[in-house]
Amino acid sequence: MVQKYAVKGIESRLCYNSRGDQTIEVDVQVDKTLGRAIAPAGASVGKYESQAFPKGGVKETIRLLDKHKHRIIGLDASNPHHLNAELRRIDGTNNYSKIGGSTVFALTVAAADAAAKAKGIPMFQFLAPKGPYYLPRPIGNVLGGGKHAGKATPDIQEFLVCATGAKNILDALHANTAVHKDLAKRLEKMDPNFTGGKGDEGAWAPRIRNEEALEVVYDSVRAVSDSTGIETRMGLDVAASSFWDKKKQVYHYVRSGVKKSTGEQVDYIVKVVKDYDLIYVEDPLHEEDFEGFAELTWKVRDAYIVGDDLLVTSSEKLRKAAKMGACNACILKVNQAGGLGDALRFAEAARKAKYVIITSHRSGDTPEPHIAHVAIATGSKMIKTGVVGGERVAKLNELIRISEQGQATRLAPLDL
Ligand code: 2PG
Ligand code: MG
Repeated sequence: MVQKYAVKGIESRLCYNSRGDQTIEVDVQVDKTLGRAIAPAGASVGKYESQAFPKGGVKETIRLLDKHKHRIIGLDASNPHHLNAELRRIDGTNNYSKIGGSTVFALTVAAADAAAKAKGIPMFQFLAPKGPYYLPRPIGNVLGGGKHAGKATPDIQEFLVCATGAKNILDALHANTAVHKDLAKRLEKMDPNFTGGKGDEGAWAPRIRNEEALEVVYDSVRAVSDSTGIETRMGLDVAASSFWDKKKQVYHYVRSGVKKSTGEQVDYIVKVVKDYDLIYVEDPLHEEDFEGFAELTWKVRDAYIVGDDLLVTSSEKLRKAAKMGACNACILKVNQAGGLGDALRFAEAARKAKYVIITSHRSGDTPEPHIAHVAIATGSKMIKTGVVGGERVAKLNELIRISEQGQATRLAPLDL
């Protein structure tokens, strides 16, 4: 029997992401419609993420896709798990190191894009046929350091802002962008030579240390909460693996010249959450420290303790974390898992374990909106996708469009 939503054709090409790195774009034809997706890429990549490309890079992954695509053509694109399962079989490894996770991402997302268009429904509805649907609350990077910016910036990778009190998506984006703008003025006052430079995700990249960054972002957040009347709060992505010294077993804040043991790091984070009224802390400890995460989650009850490099969008790791009480929230990055089917399975495991889901961009991203739909379909409470920059607002503007269509209008309640 001929499938109505069978994959009819697959084309791929070498493209570039927002960091100017080479990546793959895949076109999938379903019925008479074309779906398209470009794979994003991380800079602070978790040790256990799927491998983005095989040896030989983008050209090799394109060659492999051309060789094997006859196994995908003809399959039913209306089930996102089908294509993903076949790609797993073609690859044969547990981290897509043979065919490349980027190709699995681009193909599965492009197929979902095409199938949703062919069915005439939004992609979030295609991925999760039953509502109710909520819009994820945007959380975005306003000041950055670590692996996303130059050596004089803070060791902490991302200082984030979230309009926790916003009643709708427009107010949420208004408050987040107001913080980004307000912060620039404060940074200029602190350093008249501030160049206005930004890191990979559009966050300001000033020559300051962690403590000054915490203070100035906190001042901005409070000023914007007061001037707009929209409660706005701070978050952090510490990305602690990037400065964990495994040999010496210390967190080495190289740029601040400070070293902390695990116990000191836990105490420090507890204090920062309290002093700056944080709503969100991602990767405060390194990617293998499930025990440390469990201790911190027990000590901090009123903020999301979020696993990114710790969980790498892996259902197995999530189940381990749930058993130990490590984290109460998880990052979902489709390309970290590999394909869309893998990511949807992870979301299912997270929901079962009652973990809050935050769908996230990558630091090297693309001007495509797809993860806005993934966030809605997976019931994500937040979407972490920056504040400014074409590849960031592509997702945020999509949320505005979706909010006009009537199915998903309300922002997800945070329940904290
Ligand atoms: C992170 C991400 C996105 P990268 O660490 O959460 O902000 O960065 O894509 O470089 O891993
Ligand atoms: Mg992270």
